[in-house]
Amino acid sequence: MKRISEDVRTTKEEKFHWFPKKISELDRCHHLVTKFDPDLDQDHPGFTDPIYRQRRKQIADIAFSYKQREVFSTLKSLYPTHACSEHLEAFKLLERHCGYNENAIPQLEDVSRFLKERSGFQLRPVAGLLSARDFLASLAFRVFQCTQYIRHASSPMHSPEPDCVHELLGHVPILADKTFAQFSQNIGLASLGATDEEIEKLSTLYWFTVEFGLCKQGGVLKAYGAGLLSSYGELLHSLSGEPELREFEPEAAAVQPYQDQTFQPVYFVSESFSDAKKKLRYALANIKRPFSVKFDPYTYSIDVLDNP
Ligand code: NLE
Ligand code: FE2
Repeated sequence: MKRISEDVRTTKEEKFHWFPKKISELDRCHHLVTKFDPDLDQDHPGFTDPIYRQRRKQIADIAFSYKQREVFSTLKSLYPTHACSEHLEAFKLLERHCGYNENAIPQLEDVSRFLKERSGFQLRPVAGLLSARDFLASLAFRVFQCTQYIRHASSPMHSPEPDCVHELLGHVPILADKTFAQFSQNIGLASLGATDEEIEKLSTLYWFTVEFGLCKQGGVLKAYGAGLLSSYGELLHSLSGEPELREFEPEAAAVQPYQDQTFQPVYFVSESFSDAKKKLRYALANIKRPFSVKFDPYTYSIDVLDNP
């Protein structure tokens, strides 16, 4: 539901009530009259039927998600100047081959097939934010857990939790890069059977790289973190010169406190994905486990080897 203040402000400036002037602005015409809403109206014949109400909710969500148009085109306009080259390159291919465009949300199956061909990653649907342990474990298999729902229409430019905008525009393009895919899988492999403290460190490391990482390309700072590339507000903020930037060091990034409600005050900058991958390898070698693990790409399984 849009906030009243937006309408009042518009009314004052323009002396009449805001109205849509382009077909795309119908995205803002989404206020429902709720007097017949089966969730609120006790006289509605469906009020006592939870299955009917659930189904209605699903259909309503499809209608609300039409907002995709605005988020997609706004973010896309920032990518050429703010996104790393790997993201840009894959994004073009996704537009060409996977139905990425402002009018539709692509099918998970199509996107998953694309990723599998590029880097061996595949997508599987997940109902919401997973525990760090479960999420990281899937990365060990080059499986990315992907939410299906979309952010609330009142806050298109930033969401505190993952949603399909975040997955499809933030994570997917960069997961198509082979070096980055290996980097992600390595974090996943290190998490298998790890202690709770190690899981905490690995998910913090993941946070400051895969979600909110910056890198240098041709002397210019660019974003590669999915949390940045899916949030218009934070993408601008991260490269505005305002937040603190530190050189990426896995040991430091793994213990840096963070919050997940609003923009980050600190970002870590990598020289390149291969550099980040190399540094990560050294750091992960320090995690001691009584066994080691190896991913077998032929059987999609993990071989556990006892350490001598
Ligand atoms: N802040 C991100 C966005 O608006 O897409 C989502 C972050 C999920 C960790
Ligand atoms: Fe994410």
